[in-house]
Amino acid sequence: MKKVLVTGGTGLVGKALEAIIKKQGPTDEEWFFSGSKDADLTNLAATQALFTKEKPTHVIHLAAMVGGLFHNMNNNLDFLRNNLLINDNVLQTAHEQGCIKVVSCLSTCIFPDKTTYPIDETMVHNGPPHPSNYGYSYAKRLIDIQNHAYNDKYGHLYTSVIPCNIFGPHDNYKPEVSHVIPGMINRMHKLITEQPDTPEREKVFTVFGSGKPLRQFIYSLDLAELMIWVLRNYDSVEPIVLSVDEIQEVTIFEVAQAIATAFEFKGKLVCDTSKADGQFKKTASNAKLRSLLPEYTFTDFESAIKTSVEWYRTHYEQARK
Ligand code: NAP
Ligand code: GFB
Repeated sequence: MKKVLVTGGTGLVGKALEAIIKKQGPTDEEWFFSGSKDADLTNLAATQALFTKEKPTHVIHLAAMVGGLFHNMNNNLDFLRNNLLINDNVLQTAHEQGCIKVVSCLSTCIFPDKTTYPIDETMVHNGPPHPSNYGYSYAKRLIDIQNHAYNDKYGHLYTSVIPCNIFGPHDNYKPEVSHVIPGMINRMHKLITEQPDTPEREKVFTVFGSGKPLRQFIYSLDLAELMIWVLRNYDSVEPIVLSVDEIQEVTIFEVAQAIATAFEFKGKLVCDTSKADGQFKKTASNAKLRSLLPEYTFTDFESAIKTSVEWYRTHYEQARK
């Protein structure tokens, strides 16, 4: 029997994993999705207590201090310290508990800021990250170093995935911490539902920044399918990018247009260039994934946005906002 512990199991990606596991039906695996109420993983004793209780044989390590551009810009020290603590506690405790495999989560935003494109898995440590999120980036890069150190000393199969920007149901919509898609969904829903006497055509939605930066976005349920495949079938310590194709890269303004279409918003979209743009692009190659799973089909971006907007409207009360 495989016992899979998902740390950070109550967030955007954790909830997607739970949905896919449920959809795939019974296997010889038992899954436990933990959140900070089960254990504050910045605390070693709490981490050890969780692992002693759950006795995992495998771990999908998602738990992290996570946020969008604006949250990172103002909190690099906290992102660095909290994530260093969480990652060291989880990886060392997994070793002490004899876990067979750990799959951790990096991000395409941790790659070098000055780089050639497309970025790939071999380039993680080739230069400093974008200054807006250096704290998060260095903490995440160290996971790859830790994975190699545990493999060198003990032969452990600790590996990592590198997702591009993720979105979907159960996202974090809190304006001060959110990523762009949940941030826009929250703000557009508010604009539409407030001032009911103002004709919608007269309403103006603000896109932060120039709207020009480019991003690849993966739907959380697609990422969950791919992470489950990695847990079951990918046996290398080297990281693997889990991203949509380079050609599926969109501008932030095109994201705003897709969200406006999903809301059937009839007002105007304007860009507030007084707000930061962050990284202009972080185009990642998914060639390694494609070489292993050539048939994988990603959910269409516009329909995934529609599903995500619909989820927020129908789950507004319990959404993290
Ligand atoms: P999320 O929605 O913010 O969820 C974070 C999860 O981590 C939650 O379950 C949270 O538990 C848990 N957590 C946070 N601090 C904790 C602590 N001190 N102790 C225990 N648990 C803690 O984040 P997400 O978007 O699902 O991210 C999951 C992983 O994907 C992260 O490693 C992130 O770096 C990575 N990633 C995310 C993106 C993206 O665009 N979202 C892109 C690339 C990579 P509570 O809910 O109980 O607080
Ligand atoms: O998802 P996001 O916050 O982070 O996207 P990154 C930021 C881009 O979207 C900037 C624009 O160009 C913003 O100006 N934007 C427009 C908005 N409207 C909004 C809004 O309402 N909210 C937000 N947040 N942005 C993050 C990293 O970079 O990528 C993290 O900082 C993390 O560490 C994440 O790894 C995946 O994509 O720029």
